[in-house]
Amino acid sequence: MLQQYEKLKNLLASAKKIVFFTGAGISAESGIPTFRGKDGIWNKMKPEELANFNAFLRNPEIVWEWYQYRKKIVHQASPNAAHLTISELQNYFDEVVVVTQNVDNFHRRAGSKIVYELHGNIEKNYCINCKKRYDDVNLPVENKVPTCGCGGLIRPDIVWFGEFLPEEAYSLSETAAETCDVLFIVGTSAVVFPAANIPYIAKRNGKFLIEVNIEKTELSNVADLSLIGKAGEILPQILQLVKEEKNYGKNES
Ligand code: BJW
Ligand code: ZN
Repeated sequence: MLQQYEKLKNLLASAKKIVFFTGAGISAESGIPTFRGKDGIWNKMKPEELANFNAFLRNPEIVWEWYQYRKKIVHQASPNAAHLTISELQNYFDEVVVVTQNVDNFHRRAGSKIVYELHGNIEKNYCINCKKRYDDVNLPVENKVPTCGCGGLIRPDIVWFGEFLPEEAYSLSETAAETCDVLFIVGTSAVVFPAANIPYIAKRNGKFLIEVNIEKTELSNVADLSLIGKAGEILPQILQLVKEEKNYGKNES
């Protein structure tokens, strides 16, 4: 552990490209519920009732209402210290890539420039028929479930179970995992595939993996360093370490 910590310090001093693979846990301290675990939303709601296309076709009103409710929570909340730290790290590395499973847009709101959203974005929508895209601001408002000019229902741009991930975002994420110096896994149970492949891709390519989570996960034994604690507390400590290591490097040379 101590040895791995030393390795992390050295890596942070020399790393040029770092990747953050994030999940619902990173937004928990902003008041956004996670999916699994004791306070997770899947404890109250069955995913198969809401988070798949057939559920939407069966009962578009309920699914639409559910996402309107979730949107409201997201809009009333703000990115927390963990999102802000990742954004600030852009000042210390050539490239900071965020690969997120989250749909809450918090990484962009925090100022991260390179964000690959693997499961969509709750502020975006598209027509199930002609695929025309609608941002929340230009949604037709006359119906409870908005419809497109072509007559098709408009759905949230979220990847439901059984659906393919956005191809470009996934392929850019794979490349990021293959080419980074360090990959952080933050606040995810890492049980949903193919998104959860990303850390394994980095591992196969010999990259250093650091996990930040309040508890052990499927990936804890795969990671080179597993840090147990809240993302909003641990990531600012990592930033502090980066600042020390980068300054130390400067004084040395
Ligand atoms: C903290 C913290 C703090 C808390 N600080 N940490 C069997 C085997 C393998 C695969 C499958 C299978 N059966 C089916 C599949 C495929 C399926 C899948 O993976 N299922 C598994 C669940 C078994 N995958 C799919 O269907 C995907 N598509 C696909 O495979 O396409 C190919 C295909 C096409 C056609 C036919 C067949 C196949 C699509 C997956 C889409 C997932 N979408 C969701 C929901 C969207 C709806 C919505 O938002 O309403 O995305 S699922 C949900 O899980 C959401 C999340 O992005 C995703 C990941 O969850 P995440 O982020 O990890 O959250 P949690 O709650 O699980 O974990 C939170 C973590 O944070 C915990 O560890 C806490 O400890 C921690 N934490 N507070 C740090 N403060
Ligand atoms: Zn349409």
